[in-house]
Amino acid sequence: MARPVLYHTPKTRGGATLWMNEELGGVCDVKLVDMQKGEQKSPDFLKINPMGKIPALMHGGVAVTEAAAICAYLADAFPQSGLAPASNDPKRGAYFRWMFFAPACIEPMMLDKFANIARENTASVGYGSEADVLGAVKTAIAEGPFLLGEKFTAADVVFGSTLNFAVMFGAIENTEPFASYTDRLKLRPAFRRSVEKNMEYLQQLGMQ
Ligand SMILES: N[C@@H](CCC(=O)N[C@@H](CS)C(=O)NCC(=O)O)C(=O)O
Repeated sequence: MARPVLYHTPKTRGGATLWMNEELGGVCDVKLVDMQKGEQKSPDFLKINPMGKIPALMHGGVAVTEAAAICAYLADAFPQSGLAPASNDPKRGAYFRWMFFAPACIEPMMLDKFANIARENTASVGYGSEADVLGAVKTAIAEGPFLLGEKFTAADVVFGSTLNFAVMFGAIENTEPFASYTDRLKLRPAFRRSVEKNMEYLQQLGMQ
């Protein structure tokens, strides 16, 4: 099968998928989408992602969208990377749990916070409350060094990217235990390579 094509724009949620690609040793061809020109809303791109949003992945004629889904898909498509527990591994539960907690709970909590939206009825809010989310994040990273213990997985890419963003923009304080976990992730060579590549991409797109 042909190599996957990752549609990416720097300074977007594509960052998690770019990092994932680096963890896999660069298995994807990266195709830059110029948002300044509105390329994400072009008819050709809308065929790949009808949301007109980045990131997106094409592999073997199949489109995958949503940053978390792309990371989960790539981890399974390249099992030799060891970035996903096998389907019969009991750790698969925690792997999916925390991978999906990031877009389902951390991100909406963060966006509500940025918009100064205070939700009253926490029972019907998917993330409950800010305190609930922070408590769950602390539980997830309590043992460490990674979400599944000693083994780094694609769940850390997704969860860690969202947590990095939340800490960087002040939605979550840069205090323990969040700081140690995110600092540990930022030391990974693949993470650093993805940051360097994003700098190059910013220049290529004239975004700097
Ligand atoms: N739920 C999607 C969100 C993707 C998303 O909102 N991407 C933004 C950049 S971070 C985007 O492409 N915005 C461009 C637009 O809507 O025109 C995911 O997690 O991948």
